[in-house]
Amino acid sequence: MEIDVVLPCLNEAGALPWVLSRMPSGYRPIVADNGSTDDSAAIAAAYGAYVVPVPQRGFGAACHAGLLAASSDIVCIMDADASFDPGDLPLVADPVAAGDADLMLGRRSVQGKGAWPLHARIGNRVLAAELRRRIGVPVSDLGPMRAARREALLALPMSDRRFGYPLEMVVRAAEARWRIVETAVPYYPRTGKSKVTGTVGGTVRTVRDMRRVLASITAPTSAPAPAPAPASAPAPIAAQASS
Ligand SMILES: Nc1nc2c(ncn2[C@@H]2O[C@H](COP(=O)(O)OP(=O)(O)OP(=O)(O)O)[C@@H](O)[C@H]2O)c(=O)[nH]1
Ligand SMILES: [Mg+2]
Repeated sequence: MEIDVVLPCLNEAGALPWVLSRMPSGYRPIVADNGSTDDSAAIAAAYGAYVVPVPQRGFGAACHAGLLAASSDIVCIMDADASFDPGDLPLVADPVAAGDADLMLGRRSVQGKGAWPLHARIGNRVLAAELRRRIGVPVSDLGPMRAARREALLALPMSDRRFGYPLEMVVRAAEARWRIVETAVPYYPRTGKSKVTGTVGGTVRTVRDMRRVLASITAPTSAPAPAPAPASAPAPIAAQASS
């Protein structure tokens, strides 16, 4: 079974060689390039990735275009900045393939100094707590390494094309009563320059976009009862310890 991996990319020439050379067999990288001005697109193609040029700026626009270009049943999304090791993709893809989860989220388990700025960590915690309170989904991290079934993902009514996209995916999935499951994935210091939470402008944009998504939650939704899972399956997020 082949699995497409969507990698939103904005000037990640320094990170792409490591990322793309570590793609496990059976995983096909799709680099959704948002007008990089460095050699990202050429490097991605040289390393065998399918490159999708995305004229509309924004993290969500890139992810969405990558999903539209994908064709596999199950798709993964991950950052292209070498903060995740593609070798860990089966941690999120396998439970979806096994039918144990509808949306798998990689909860970031920090490895090394500087992987995750404090303000981003706190903001993320506040958001996760808000999600628990508002829609009853006990997420502990809105991690960007994910897996789900492609057609189901594209059928979610998602409208954010910027930095609210990761949050909106969880909100709409919860409203659709998906089984959302979290598992720990190692999170490393990124390669190259930060664009989102490592910068003031990126953080401000992210907070603004995420607040808009939170405001779009209309009705409280209770979390679905966890399906009985085999012993090898990851525990539902509520039952897992936070890293
Ligand atoms: N296509 C696209 N990709 C983006 C955009 N901004 C960031 N990215 C990519 O999305 C991923 C996440 O962006 P990062 O800059 O790593 O943001 P972050 O993970 O919140 O913060 P840092 O890792 O501290 O930089 C990376 O692969 C970026 O290249 C954008 O506007 N368009
Ligand atoms: Mg990053």
